[in-house]
Amino acid sequence: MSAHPTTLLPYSERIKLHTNPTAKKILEIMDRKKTNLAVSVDVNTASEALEVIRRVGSSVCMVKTHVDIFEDFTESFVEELVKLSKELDFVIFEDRKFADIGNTVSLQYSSGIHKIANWADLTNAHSVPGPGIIAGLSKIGEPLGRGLLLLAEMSSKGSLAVDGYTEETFKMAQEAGRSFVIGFIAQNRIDKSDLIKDGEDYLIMSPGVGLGAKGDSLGQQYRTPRECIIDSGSDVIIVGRGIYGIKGGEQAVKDEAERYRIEGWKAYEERISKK
Ligand code: 5IU
Repeated sequence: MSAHPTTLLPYSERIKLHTNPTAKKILEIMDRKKTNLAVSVDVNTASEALEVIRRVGSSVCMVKTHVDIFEDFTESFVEELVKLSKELDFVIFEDRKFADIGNTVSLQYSSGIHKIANWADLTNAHSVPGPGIIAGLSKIGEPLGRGLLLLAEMSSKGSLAVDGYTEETFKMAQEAGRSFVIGFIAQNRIDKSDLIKDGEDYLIMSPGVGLGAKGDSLGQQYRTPRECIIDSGSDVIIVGRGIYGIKGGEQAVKDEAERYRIEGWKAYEERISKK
């Protein structure tokens, strides 16, 4: 990778390039805890998710949830999750992937059983509906200091979010401004050097990360933390089954999270040392 200017900056120096409170908080935590690891807890129950989070929480900057998977979702799950996020110092990312018109997403974000905006620091949205989706979500989330990521690329085989779609997604974010949209879910540094303006900074978060398997039977594709952080310039690696799916019980899950944290942090240190 020819060095993208952002990738040479330490996380700590990027804090001042953001005004959104969630973006600042993520970078502060990454710097404080020496971690660019997010764990995705896609387990069947809220109680199992809390168990995984208690084990991995001290190793991560962020916990990613899909609360619509849980059979036993209740308000008390949210209370416990928020409590753990304070105790163990991480940000909560509900991977909701909103994809409707502005009016509908603003209702989906604020209402229903999950009331995502009440507790999730960060959520994400597809760009396919156009800028109205950002307007609808920001109406709810921005006054609360929440952040939004746009999906610019996906890790799965055959994804249509490539080339022109990815570029238009970047431009849509840029036009919206960074008070609410703080970055992208992507596989590459999609905020190309010739497009970003002075002082503009985006967080690139990449799922599809594993140190073992190269993929699954349903189209998922894995890269190593090194490939994501050094070769592609991602800022945050998102790992699911590679951590919570490891065999060997509680200690093994905890150890595996530490293993990914160390790999991710080593790659980041190497990256910022390349001048
Ligand atoms: N996820 C992806 N790829 C993407 C996007 C989201 O894998 O492009 I956007 C989600 C799906 C799952 C997690 O919640 O990230 C990855 O889980 P595994 O590490 O278990 O594959």
